[in-house]
Amino acid sequence: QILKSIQNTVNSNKINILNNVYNKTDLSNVTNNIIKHVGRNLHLQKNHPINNIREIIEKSIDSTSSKPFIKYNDLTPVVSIKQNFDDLGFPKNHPGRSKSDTYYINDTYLLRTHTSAHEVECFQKMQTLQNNGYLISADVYRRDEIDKSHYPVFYQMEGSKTWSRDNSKENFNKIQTEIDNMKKQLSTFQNLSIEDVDYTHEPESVNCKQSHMTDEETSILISHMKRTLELVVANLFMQRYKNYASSSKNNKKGEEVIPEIKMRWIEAYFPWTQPSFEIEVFFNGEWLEICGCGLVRELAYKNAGFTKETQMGWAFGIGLDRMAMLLYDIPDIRLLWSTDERFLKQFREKEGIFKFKPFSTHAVMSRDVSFWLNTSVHLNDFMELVREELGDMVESCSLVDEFVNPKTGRKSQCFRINYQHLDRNLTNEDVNELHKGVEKKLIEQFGAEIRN
Ligand code: FA5
Ligand code: MG
Repeated sequence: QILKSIQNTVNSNKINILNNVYNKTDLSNVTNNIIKHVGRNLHLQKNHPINNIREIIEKSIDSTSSKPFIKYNDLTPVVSIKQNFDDLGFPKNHPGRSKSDTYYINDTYLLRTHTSAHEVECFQKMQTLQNNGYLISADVYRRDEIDKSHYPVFYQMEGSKTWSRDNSKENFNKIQTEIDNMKKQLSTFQNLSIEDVDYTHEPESVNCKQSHMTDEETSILISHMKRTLELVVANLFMQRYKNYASSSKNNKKGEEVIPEIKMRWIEAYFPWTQPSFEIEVFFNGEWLEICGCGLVRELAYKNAGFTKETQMGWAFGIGLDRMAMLLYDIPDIRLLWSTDERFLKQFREKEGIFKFKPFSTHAVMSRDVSFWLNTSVHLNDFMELVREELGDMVESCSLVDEFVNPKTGRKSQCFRINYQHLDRNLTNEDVNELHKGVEKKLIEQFGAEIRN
């Protein structure tokens, strides 16, 4: 695995990823710092928290169906722009397509920004596999900010189930039986509270049913999808509360009281699902979005080669890193990438979900950099420069000040970088040296004039 990742390289005109060579174009913006993560496959690393969460979710989902879902866990992260965006109906001007949000390899390929990039190909495969459900787990890549909960590489699990629209009683009964079984499982959790939301019944809304589907089809599929995901979330949090001695309290009779698991459904929008929803969990005093989903639009089935309006189904995408951090109490997303024994050992020694014991963290040291420019630097471009220069030695980074000189029209920006190494102490001299490197890159890449 390590050998594989070392072979990924970017040079002045070629990009080498997993032994494939791509010619660079003006659109190329992947960096060495990013592609060295390709091939790490934390989702398949035995005893790794991301792998553990994947296994628990796979098991929950398989328990809803008589046939196990097909698992695709080693699909390559290099996909075409067509797979990632066009086939899913992303409009040409969708912000997700922009160079400041996405890592492009060249004019044809990119590093997938979500596991949905494989939906259409999985629907194609489904036609010969005689199985209507699949799960995909994989690394996804997004240019994003830098803080304790954002990393440019993270893991998602995608899931989907499809039925033919034959309108038979038998078909509906099969779906209803699965729903009833899931409801039975859900009713065994006494401490569950779920706030639901219906799809919009206004025919003009983005969240109404698809016009070719009936109300009956729409509601039964939504119910099947929601109960499946509620079960996933309930199983994960139940394991957490059971294994966290500190979070369960005893009542007057001395029995253990498990905290309430609170979730809610909200309406959402994705170009390839309709209606669409998100599930949120109430945790540590706030609502956290953990999973997007919806009924697959006809457009996706059509792009997979299905005959017009013969299929119906649902799809979801859940973030595995966020779930792992919540459930194990992992305070910094960079830890997931750590090869430090103090991190890895804890997951080898215990099974399932437990409370992670943070080990001594090193001091955070802040430095500001202020500079003049004719045009401002996009936040994500600054973040990328910092990542490329500092790798995991930056804990977080933010824009602290910005103004325009009214006479010259020139822009001034000030960014704060919080330096911290996970495994060792950085000295003042180390940080000064690193910070000089960032200033040098700003001058080289953007023609910035550093203010002192
Ligand atoms: C998607 O990526 C859709 N592909 C999900 C989907 C699939 C919708 C199938 C409909 C049908 P979104 O960008 O919201 O949606 O990400 C999905 C989940 O990934 C989020 O709920 C969150 O748990 C996780 N996630 C998103 N961005 C980050 C990030 N920067 N760091 C960690 N986790 C993230
Ligand atoms: Mg979202």
